[in-house]
Amino acid sequence: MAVNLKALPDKKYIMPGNASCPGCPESMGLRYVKMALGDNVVLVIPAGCSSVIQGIAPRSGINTPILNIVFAAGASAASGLKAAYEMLGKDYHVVVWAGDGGTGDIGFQALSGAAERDEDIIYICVDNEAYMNTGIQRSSLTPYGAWTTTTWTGKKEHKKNVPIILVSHGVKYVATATVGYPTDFIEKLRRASKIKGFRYIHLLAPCPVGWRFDPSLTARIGQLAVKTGLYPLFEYVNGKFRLSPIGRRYKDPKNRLPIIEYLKLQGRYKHLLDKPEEIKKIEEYIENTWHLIDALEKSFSKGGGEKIYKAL
Ligand SMILES: Cc1ncc(C[n+]2csc(CCOP(=O)(O)OP(=O)(O)O)c2C)c(N)n1
Ligand code: SF4
Ligand SMILES: [Mg+2]
Repeated sequence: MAVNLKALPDKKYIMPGNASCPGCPESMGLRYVKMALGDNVVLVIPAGCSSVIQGIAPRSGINTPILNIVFAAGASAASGLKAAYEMLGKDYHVVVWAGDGGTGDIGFQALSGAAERDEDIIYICVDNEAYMNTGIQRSSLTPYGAWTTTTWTGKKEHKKNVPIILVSHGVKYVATATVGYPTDFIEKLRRASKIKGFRYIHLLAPCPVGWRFDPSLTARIGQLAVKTGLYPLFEYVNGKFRLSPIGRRYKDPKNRLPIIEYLKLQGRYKHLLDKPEEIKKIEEYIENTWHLIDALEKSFSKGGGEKIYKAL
């Protein structure tokens, strides 16, 4: 059911005076998580910007119980926490909130293990496409061509496609979302919260500091990632694959905005704006991504994904 903006809680979930930068997508996203799931949530946050925004008890910047955990252990700590709550008869949503580094690099082993065991947790990767908290170093989710402090001339490899890797774990729920479309993200969280088992949401989180844009543009850049076709919005639910209503029209290249509209707003791409051969590589990446999405849609629009990836 579509989210009614007026019916969303206006409670302060992110406290004033916290440590996030202006225009921070992580504090925006955390607010949406609580607006979607309410107070029945315990967050598990490995090292990253959000563990700084979270602050130190009793003066936390986030109005929710949080387990702060080592960088590599988000999904395993959440698995144990959920098991403990089950033993105590407490029905909390245990939600991992981990960065792209904490998800696709150092936390990947724990994530893959928890997904394979079908642990009853929600795992959200807040993807700002670099290790922001330690000074904008590249991660495996930094996209091709992007400047970081460890890729001065632009990254040479494409982004690791973590949501698709999670689809091939045969988990119950995988979705992509962005802080650019909060109601889409909130709807997905609410749907995920009604499913038992392992659920994964990938949240694209444009970061003004690391991507080098004006802090007023966070939501707009998230929307442009979708409108240029760079970031398809989809849901994979119990073996069924579907494109999200907001992003469906960008399957057709005729409906997409040129990728330059997205790149030109971000200082991290400044060095390649006058290099058509570099922009072509990003356009090819978009085409290849949609080939993959198209194949998943054709194969699993009516279900069946679970039979391919799990022995029954
Ligand atoms: C084992 C270990 N290695 C390195 C660090 C240092 N460290 C803390 S946060 C961080 C970057 C986190 O990046 P990401 O997961 O993308 O989250 P973001 O800061 O971008 O939100 C690093 C490298 C650490 N805490 N533990
Ligand atoms: S560096 Fe980016 S993600 Fe980190 S607190 Fe600042 S705006 Fe938020
Ligand atoms: Mg990051």
